Amino acid sequence: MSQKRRSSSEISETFADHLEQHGVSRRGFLKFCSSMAAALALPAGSADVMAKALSAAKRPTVIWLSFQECTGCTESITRSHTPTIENLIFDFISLDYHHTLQVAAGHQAEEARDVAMKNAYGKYLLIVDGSIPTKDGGVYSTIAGRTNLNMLEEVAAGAAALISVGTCAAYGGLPMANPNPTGAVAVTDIVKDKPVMNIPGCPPIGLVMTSAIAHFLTFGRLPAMDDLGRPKAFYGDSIHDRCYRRTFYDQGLFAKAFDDEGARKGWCLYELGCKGPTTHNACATMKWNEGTSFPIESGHPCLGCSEPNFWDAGSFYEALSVPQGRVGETVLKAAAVGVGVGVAAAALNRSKKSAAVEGRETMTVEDLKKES
Ligand code: FSX
Repeated sequence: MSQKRRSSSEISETFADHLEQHGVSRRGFLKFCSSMAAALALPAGSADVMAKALSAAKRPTVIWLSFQECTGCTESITRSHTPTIENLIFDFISLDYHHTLQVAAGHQAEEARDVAMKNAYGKYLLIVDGSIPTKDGGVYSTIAGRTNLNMLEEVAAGAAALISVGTCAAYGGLPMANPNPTGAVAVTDIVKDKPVMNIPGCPPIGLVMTSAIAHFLTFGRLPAMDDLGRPKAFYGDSIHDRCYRRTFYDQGLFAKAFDDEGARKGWCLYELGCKGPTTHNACATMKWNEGTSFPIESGHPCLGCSEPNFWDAGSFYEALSVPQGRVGETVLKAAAVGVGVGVAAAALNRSKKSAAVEGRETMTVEDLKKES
């Protein structure tokens, strides 16, 4: 990413101006909008509305702060395919500060952040990955001689909205695990007066991160979220709800060891400790590495990395202590029916939503805002 300061004409240019100057074809732009609409599960016809809204919009400033983390989240976002992080950075946003991806270092990097904040105060999107150490005044993680705590408070004050990327930023993650030697906390423990969206996962799916950012670009606000601050479009279902091995679960067919006949036949991994029934994420539908696979498809149980306290909850290779049920057992049948009803209701809601939007003669960005 370029570290040169944006001129005033660059700051005022629209996406359409910017794309034209960089040789991006109309067709390529529409393809990008279609991919985003699909990723966000928006109704048919949304891509055109998004294209219209994006064409007239200004490229927003995005500042990305990395605190106590392993850089897995940034590694993951660089694997996003549609939209790619390159699409976002070069065509749709001005990513003015990200220590891992930026060219500048030292004073130049800090100056780039100061300038970006000043030029877009009150309007920029702040993305944070990693938790924030608070013990002993926050001395356990510093950038340019300043504590993470101090930097977050200062940069969040001028942000329009925040996105906490990764389980560390969303819920404290690995650094907060017992005994939490640095007093690590989540972003929402510090920032109380701004809209914050959580994109948990250790790491989160790259495509989920870029699509959520794209939603903010299109609508100028964060998407609909659940009670843990996660976008419903990606975290509305459990891994279990959408798992392709679910049919084996329903038949009571379980692998009991990683090398037994059940494992070779691809049976359900519930008894090997799969946390899919209690984990909400899009791994089973969006998958990883350009939609190639996800842990369960590779024969490994879900560890539940996108849920709060997953490190301390542990029991990684032990079956869930609350049985989720098998066909043939009364309690479990009821649970299975409950899940089935939930899935059917969700599908019905989705189809009602699409019909409601598609029924309109002309869809506007306002219609989409209501539906998204
Ligand atoms: Fe945490 Fe991300 Fe896990 Fe790592 O930035 S969510 S340790 S993948 O890198 O924060």
